[in-house]
Amino acid sequence: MAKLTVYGTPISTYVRTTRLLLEGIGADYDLKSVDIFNGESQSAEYLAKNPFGKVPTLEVDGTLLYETNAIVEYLDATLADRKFSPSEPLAQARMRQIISIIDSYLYANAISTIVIQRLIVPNQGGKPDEALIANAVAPAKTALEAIESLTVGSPYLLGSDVGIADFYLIPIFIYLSKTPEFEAVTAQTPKLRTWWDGVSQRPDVKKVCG
Ligand SMILES: N[C@@H](CCC(=O)N[C@@H](CS)C(=O)NCC(=O)O)C(=O)O
Repeated sequence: MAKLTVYGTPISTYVRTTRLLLEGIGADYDLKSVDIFNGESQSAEYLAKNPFGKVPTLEVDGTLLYETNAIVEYLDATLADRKFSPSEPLAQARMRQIISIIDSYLYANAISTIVIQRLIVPNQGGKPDEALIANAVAPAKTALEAIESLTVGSPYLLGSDVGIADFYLIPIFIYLSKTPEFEAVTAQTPKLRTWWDGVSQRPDVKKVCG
């Protein structure tokens, strides 16, 4: 089997997405810590692996791959016979829509703003910026309601099989569910709430995100 190394901060949502898939595949891999909070991800050594200084980066037998959507689709295709992506074209398009909504609209509002302000800033002795948080609630809510409208939701986002779409959203819910804004942003997403009650109990989620 190929030698796999994931570079990244273990608490990163995108690193967790990659690791949830690797756990699902049952693949052996090394996790090499690259800290996004102390400048390590902007070091010349890491920028040579990933010019954007983002985590994760995957190394497969010496070949580097970055951008989580490319990483997970590659791993799924090469190691799992695409078990974690729907084969039916519309469901496959739904998976890519969900990933795109998360990348383009949800992550910045839910993680970079609400979660960072509510969970990280106070942890570092600062005060949350309430205006920033307030501005992020409506777009985060819109993104979650869009995902709600595209999902089956029970037991998994796209039906009976856990997949890449779930592995993208679970790490975000881990953090978002710990903020007071969770109630507001999921007020109109009953399917996602039921989905979350179920997936949050999965052993792979406890292992990677616990
Ligand atoms: N488009 C990238 C986004 C990855 C990303 O934003 N990772 C965050 C951690 S969850 C990061 O590296 N943040 C550090 C920074 O922005 O400097 C991907 O899909 O992999």
